[in-house]
Amino acid sequence: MEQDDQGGQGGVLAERDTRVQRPSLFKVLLHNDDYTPMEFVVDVLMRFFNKSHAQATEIMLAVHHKGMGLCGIYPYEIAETKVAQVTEAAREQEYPLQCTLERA
Ligand code: TYC
Repeated sequence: MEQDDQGGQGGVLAERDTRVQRPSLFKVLLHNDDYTPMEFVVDVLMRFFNKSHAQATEIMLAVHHKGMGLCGIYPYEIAETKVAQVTEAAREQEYPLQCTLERA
């Protein structure tokens, strides 16, 4: 347990916890469905996850065939923002695309 140094003579020297607080990381996952167009998913991966057209196509096809795929791994607030951006873009077009977070 950390003890406060009260600053005076005879005080107990505080032992500061110098361990680095690394942010916990989250996977952003895309899920397959039968209605969202392939080209829309490719576009989302390029716009929000900075993928090239070739990388985005590869991830989209992996999701299409396997049911789920990894878009990227980020600190919580960034991951949550990506999920919100994908979900909003999909709902604007009335596509059922699902994008979720999972602790990495
Ligand atoms: N399965 C969709 C189709 O055939 C394409 C698709 C791929 C949808 C990936 C969602 O996350 C997804 N149009």
